[in-house]
Amino acid sequence: MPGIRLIERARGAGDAPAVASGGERHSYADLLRASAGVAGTLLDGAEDLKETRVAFLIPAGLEYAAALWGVWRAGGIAVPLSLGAAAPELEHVVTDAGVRAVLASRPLRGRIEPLCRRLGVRLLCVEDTLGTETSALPRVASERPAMILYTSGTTSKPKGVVTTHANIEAQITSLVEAWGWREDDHIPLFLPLHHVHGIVNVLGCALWSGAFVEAFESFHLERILERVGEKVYTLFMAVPTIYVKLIQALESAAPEERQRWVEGFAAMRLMVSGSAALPASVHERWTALTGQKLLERYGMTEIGMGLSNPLHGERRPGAVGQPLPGVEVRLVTESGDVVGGEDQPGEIQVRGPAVFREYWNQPEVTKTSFVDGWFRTGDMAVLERGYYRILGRLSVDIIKSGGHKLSALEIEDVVRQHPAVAECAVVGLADATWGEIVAVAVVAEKGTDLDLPGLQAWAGERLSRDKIPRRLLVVPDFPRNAMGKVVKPAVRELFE
Ligand code: MLC
Ligand code: AMP
Repeated sequence: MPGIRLIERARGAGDAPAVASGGERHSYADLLRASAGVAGTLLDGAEDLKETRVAFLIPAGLEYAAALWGVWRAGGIAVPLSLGAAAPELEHVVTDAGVRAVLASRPLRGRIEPLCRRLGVRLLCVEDTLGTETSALPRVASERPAMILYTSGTTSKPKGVVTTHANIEAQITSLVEAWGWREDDHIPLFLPLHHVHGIVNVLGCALWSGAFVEAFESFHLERILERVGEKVYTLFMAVPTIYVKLIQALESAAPEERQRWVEGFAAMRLMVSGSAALPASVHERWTALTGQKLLERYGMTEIGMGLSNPLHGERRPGAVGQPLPGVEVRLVTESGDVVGGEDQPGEIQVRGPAVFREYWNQPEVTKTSFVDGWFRTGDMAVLERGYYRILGRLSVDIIKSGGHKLSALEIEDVVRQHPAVAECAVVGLADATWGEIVAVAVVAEKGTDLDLPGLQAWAGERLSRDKIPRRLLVVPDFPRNAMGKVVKPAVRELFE
């Protein structure tokens, strides 16, 4: 019976550095010890957590990796929480997933304590668990569920995407093969750790490969550039917004400093972009500045990574390449026909061992998300000269901002509760830095005032930063179709 191979492999890496955080380097042996401590504390004498959901609110670093592995080694399901989530968002995840225990880093404990107390959920400081002596840990079969990640969709509230250990292993091994991960790789990790990009592509692949991850608690531009200038990294993975911000930083830097950073980027063996469309102009500007040709790939929480430009060969700006190892991809037209050749658009459908098992507690939604065993991504693409190119989403209600997938419907449900809002419509507007920004058109309650700073302050209590409206338009009514339904593309035009 195969167990959690990611963790089994770590035994062979021993004293090699695994994670740097808090100014210290921690080896694979340290990580195994720390995660055993987490597992032992969670088990508290039980044999196996038997799929108990354990959430955690921990920044990137040894404690995060130990919590993730500790939950897995104890037979639990890991539910990583967003460090930027507002209180109602945390409550949604904790209640929807039926979380029984939360691991928090000491500085963040206060943020989740009232919720845990109210719901009767066990709350532990991760720092207190790392040194715990542990006796036997269960053998966890690879078919068992490992993780629930929350992702926005065409329903209002985010849904839980359940992946098994085997799914995660397939997601990791596909990338390790395609991108040639090596044990001497060294990568900075600054992406949020409640998404596959940070968890699987960076942390998972690195730890699978015996490589070294340097963790930052968030995207700290200056500190990251400083380390880039020291030429320590071999790999770099980020969302397009980060490349836009890096371009701005390089362009405005003093010549000497800029030269140091450019040399640091140029020295890397691979730089990857994904999670949102990388504009060809950004791709080309980055090459002009650093000599690096970004490798763009396409993925999704439900499937891990699906399509990628090659490690060796043409990396085409504006395209996402070909299916990754172990991933089957097809395009299907609106009428349900499988696209046979090039230049005909269709919805991307994906099949293979990396594809998630189910949406948590949503059997009907899970069922309708698959057709004949193929997962329907909701993304449109076309095959051109051997490479797929993403055309956009089927739903206008999905917004991608800074690499975060947002549901317009979820934001509308919150904004509608504002006392000055009678009706509202949320749309994404194209933005050079963020890809898209959140814009809201509002029909105001009679006799009320509404301005953007006021709405933002109010929304900040209820929504994470990426979901906060950046534009506001008060309108007498919305453009509607003959059935009275709001026409979103026409709402978008109101902002132009
Ligand atoms: C923040 N700001 C925004 C914003 N987010 N403005 C517009 N739109 C947004 N989405 C504003 C803030 O209010 C603030 O304004 C200023 O920008 C700086 O905020 P910040 O939070 O400090 O920004 P920063 O740390 O620079 O964050 C940007 C970022 C972050 C790009 C680093 O958004 C990020 O980590 N994104 C990655 C998300 C990710 O990993 N996605 C992968 C999903 S998995 P002010 O006025 O206060 O200065 C997936 C599958 C796959 O998609 O294929 O990978
Ligand atoms: P998430 O649900 O957060 O995992 O986001 C997945 C979505 O991000 C996909 O369905 C796509 O819409 C989008 N996405 C990821 N990578 C790319 C890319 N390279 N180009 C365009 N869109 C992308």
